[in-house]
Amino acid sequence: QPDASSGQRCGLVAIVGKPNVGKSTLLNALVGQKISITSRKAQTTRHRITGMRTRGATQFVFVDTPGFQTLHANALNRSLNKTVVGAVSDVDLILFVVEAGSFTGADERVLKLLGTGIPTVLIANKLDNVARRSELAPWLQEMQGRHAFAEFVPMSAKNPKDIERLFGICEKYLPEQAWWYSEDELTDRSEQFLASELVREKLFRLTGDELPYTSTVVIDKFEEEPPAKKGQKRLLRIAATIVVERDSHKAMVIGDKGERIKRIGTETRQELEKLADAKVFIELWVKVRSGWADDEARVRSFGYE
Ligand code: GDP
Ligand code: K
Ligand code: MG
Repeated sequence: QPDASSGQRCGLVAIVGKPNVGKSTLLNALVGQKISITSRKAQTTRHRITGMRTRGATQFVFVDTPGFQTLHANALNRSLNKTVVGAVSDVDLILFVVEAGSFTGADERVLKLLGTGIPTVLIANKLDNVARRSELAPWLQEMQGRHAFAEFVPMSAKNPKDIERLFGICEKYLPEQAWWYSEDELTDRSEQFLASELVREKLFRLTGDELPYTSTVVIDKFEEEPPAKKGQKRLLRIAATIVVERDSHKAMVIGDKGERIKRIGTETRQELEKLADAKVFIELWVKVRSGWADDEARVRSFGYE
């Protein structure tokens, strides 16, 4: 137990797991605001994203990671995997997220990366999808045999009570030390980054499975103007390019009479206006760059580590 007079606690908590188990949803719930995009598609999260939450004397610094990619060994996936391995090497606590009641080869490959030096909590997420809770007991028993987990937390990232409980569980693993960020900071990422991520989220959500994961978003212009009059909001002027691999993908993004790209723009603008508390103008373009995800230099130039 900490000495009550010593004050602050602060530490790093990495959120890891295979694609689509709900890592980014969990991060947003813990931070209390959307800072990491989510969708039903793998490869939605492509960057290490840090989110902070300060509660009482404790500052939690959460790190969201891309799901570990094992399907294709292209340059983009190699970069995503490096991000995961880097994120778990130097943290105080790991939240290893799986879907409650399920453990596949893809889960196992992530678990193998974790080692045993850092306390690891098993998050059995999407509990709301489990019809028969009684079936979870033998599964948890089985999970106990797979790794020396510090704790087992069946929960739903969408349930605020579970999020509250998770804070209590994480807190004791964080060392006593001064906070790294100011109390009200939520993320280390910029508004420009959030803008490009939101475009990609709408793109992923508004296209079916026919649009391959090899599409990305590049911000060409990001300008901020102060409010024109007192009481008005500041203005963000944004131009972004959606980069795809083929002409057929370009047609898909643009949609019938440009209706899909228009919707991507509108939904991005509406959400960014809320999150950034600003007026937003956004202009979207589509460009074909075949083979970019296989090209080391291009992958880097598009902002991947
Ligand atoms: P990530 O790839 O691990 O970051 O997963 P995301 O956070 O992008 O979530 C993948 C999908 O799972 C999204 O459609 C989420 O809405 C959904 N999801 C996340 N958490 C839960 C949960 O607790 N219950 C249910 N039913 N769905 C969830
Ligand atoms: K996802
Ligand atoms: Mg994610």
